[in-house]
Amino acid sequence: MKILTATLGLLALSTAPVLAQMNNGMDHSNMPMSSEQMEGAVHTRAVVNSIGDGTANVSHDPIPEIGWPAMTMDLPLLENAEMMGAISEGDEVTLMLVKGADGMYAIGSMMPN
Ligand SMILES: [Cu+2]
Repeated sequence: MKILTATLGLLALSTAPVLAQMNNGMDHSNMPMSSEQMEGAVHTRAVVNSIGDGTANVSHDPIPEIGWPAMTMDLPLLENAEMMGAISEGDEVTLMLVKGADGMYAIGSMMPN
């Protein structure tokens, strides 16, 4: 007698995919300003020429504390920068510059004059 054997294929049960946990990366631009940054902060008057994505072009007064002459330059704009009021391009403002971990100054706050 011929015996037919049937091979039962096991249905592979798919396991539920493990959902990857979303890790919050360390993004220092989101962190509140540290006391260290506040300590090294300098203020200057400036005209805002343009505000872009994470950067602002300003024409600032001399900043003797850090040896900067008056100049027009791009400065990083901190993501958590305090914009004290509606500030538009062409406005005269006072900038607070804070020193980042990389030693570069960035705009920590802008207030209209
Ligand atoms: Cu400058």
